Amino acid sequence: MGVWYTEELHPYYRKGIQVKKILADEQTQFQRLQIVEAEFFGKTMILDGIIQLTERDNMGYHEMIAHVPMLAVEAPKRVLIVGGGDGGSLQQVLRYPTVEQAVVCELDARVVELSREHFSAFGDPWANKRAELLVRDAFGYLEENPGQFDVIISDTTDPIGMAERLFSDEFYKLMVRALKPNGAAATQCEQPFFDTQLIKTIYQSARALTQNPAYYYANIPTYPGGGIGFMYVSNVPWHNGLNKPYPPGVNQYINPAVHEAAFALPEFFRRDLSS
Ligand code: SPD
Repeated sequence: MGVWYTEELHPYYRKGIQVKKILADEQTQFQRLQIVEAEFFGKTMILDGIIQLTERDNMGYHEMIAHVPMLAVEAPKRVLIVGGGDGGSLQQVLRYPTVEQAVVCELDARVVELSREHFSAFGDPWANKRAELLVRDAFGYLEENPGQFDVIISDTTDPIGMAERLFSDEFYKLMVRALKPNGAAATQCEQPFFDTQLIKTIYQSARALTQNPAYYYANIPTYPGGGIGFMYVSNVPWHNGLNKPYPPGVNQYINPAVHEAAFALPEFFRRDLSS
């Protein structure tokens, strides 16, 4: 029997996992970084008290944030991942033989180092010659690289503290500017019940910047509300990627039916977004 670890991201809602063992616990230059062994969910990364990923359910997050934009674009070659220091999104992106370069812009080198040590299931994507790690803030990098990327994946923490800027109109403008005209981006975009207003604001930004933005959702039991959504940001419609062959490797979460259904939104939320 372990001890209960309770996440308190929202003042009115709590969820917990049972922790068997603490594998790492340190204060990095930027945040408190914990890796624990949890019952059922396996190895789990927690940043500043918020669960980021578990071995058991991360595939829903990483497959959906990566494959939806990757499939929508014709033969993606250059990919940028903002955040994503755990390597889960990078692993999915590198499955595409067309990808020549996948740049990961991660602020906290310790996230990368400890993930390499503890999340061997990601297959050490950092060792791949096509992967390039930049330990720096993404804003400056986006500013320096207009029109460079086929796909951008913003794989971030929640909009708290230093990550808050990654949910701003300024960030979305820079991100779209860094995309090629027929490129596509997907961003971590929170939870329809808890974050309706934030998502609506981001959707309005995305609509002002691109022709075919859309919100989609994945079930992840260890995130608040049992799941998380993503903003698809592109001139290319998301269904361009539907029914295309998946890259070599085995999917655990996405299939054509899940891909399509992920864009079906509950009525209160669909109405809010479109109003
Ligand atoms: N509320 C938790 C949101 C976590 C999103 N970040 C996940 C990072 C996985 N690469």
